[in-house]
Amino acid sequence: MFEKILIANRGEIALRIIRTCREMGIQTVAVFSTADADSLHVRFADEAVCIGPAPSSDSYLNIPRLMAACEITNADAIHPGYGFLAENADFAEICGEYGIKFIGPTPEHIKRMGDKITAKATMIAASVPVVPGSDGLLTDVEEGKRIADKIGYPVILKATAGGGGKGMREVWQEEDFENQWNMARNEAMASFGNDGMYIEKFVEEPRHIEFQIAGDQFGNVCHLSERECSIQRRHQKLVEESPSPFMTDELREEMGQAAILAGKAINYEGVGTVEFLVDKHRNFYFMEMNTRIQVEHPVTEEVIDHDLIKEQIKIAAGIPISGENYLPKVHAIECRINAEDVYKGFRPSPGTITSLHTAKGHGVRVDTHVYAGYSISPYYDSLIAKLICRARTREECITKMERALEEFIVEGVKTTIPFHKKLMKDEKFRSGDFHTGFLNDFDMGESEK
Ligand code: MV4
Repeated sequence: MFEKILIANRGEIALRIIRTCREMGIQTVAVFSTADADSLHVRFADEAVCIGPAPSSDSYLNIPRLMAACEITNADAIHPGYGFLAENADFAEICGEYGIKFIGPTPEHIKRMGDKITAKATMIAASVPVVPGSDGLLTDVEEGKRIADKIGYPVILKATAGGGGKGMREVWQEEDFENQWNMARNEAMASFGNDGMYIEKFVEEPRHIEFQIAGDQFGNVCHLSERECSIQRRHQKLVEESPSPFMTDELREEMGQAAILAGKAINYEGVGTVEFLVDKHRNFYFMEMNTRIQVEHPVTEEVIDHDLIKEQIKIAAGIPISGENYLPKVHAIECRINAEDVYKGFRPSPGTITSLHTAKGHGVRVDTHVYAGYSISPYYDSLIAKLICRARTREECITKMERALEEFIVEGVKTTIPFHKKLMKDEKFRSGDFHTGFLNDFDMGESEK
């Protein structure tokens, strides 16, 4: 087992990783920017190293500084968390060259799944269902139009370097094709420095359902059930739950086997997520694979009663997994509490938290790095807490979440709590009748105060 893990991250996930390390008897090293000098991950780690000023490019994204922190503290492994360098193949490779274990998949896995056309081709070869479309990179706009004509409108143009919705455009009729093609390519070039595009049939009103998987160094791959992530706004997830209200035992079996095939096809090592689009007829299609621990991992931890960070560390240390799949035993919902003003288009609301009372009680979990007096920096993401509730049934879980949201008090900054309160009362949400477009026509109304 590792003796000392350096956590190349900040915020709630850094704290989350430190907690598991302590339970496993592993020493921890926090790294921090000058903006995070008063953060809890700095105080709770065994050692802490300042790696630079507030901008991420000079601190949490700066590979030489991270490697230097590793060297001076003698850490034998790095946990990247999510975001920052978690899916950076160069970083994973450099860790290997320095003899530091990167707690995550290999650089090859990261590269293969990071390029969306390569990922899709891998899934086709492994017999995982994908959305019909171009076989690979489109060579020009004429080829794109020809394929669109063949598969039928509407279609969607996607950047091979994309993900999370950037460089993506729907096309509903041929006369719009060229315009959308140019827009998508320009956006992809500006965002990723790569304007390679592919095309797919547009799946209307899909749900986003993802499967958690785990693979070890001995070729075993299992699934840990699904998370429903359709409640999102502009590709930012706001609420995740497990099991999906749309799931059936048969569909879980089928999608779970497809997720395992996806993992086995690349000999996947570590925990990962296979994202699917699911249409209203319950047809499902591979969308992307994430090679990191995700923000919403606690939902899975609560329904299968396992520590996913611990699993990640054990896999990286060469301990085999059991190989069995895990099915949800209870229901869990996560609400992301962000420092945002939901009445002003969810715009960031950085500042100092003057007073804080988090929710507590049976079946309530709060993953957070904030406290009264903490200042939310405009330099980083706006996530301030994850409120996770668990109960026997979805209905009880929603009731518990409403109770927990009522007692969750944050003063000094605006938060997404009013949004979650409103969502929990929504009839469509309560009946499980929603898809990824749900929040497009969700009206927040007026602020109560
Ligand atoms: C799609 C789609 C419909 N049809 N592909 C959005 C992010 C990127 N990962 C893929 N995405 C989509 N791909 C086809 N062929 C609709 C989306 C999509 C979406 C997917 C998941 C969650 C939220 C979404 C919001 C808008 C569009």
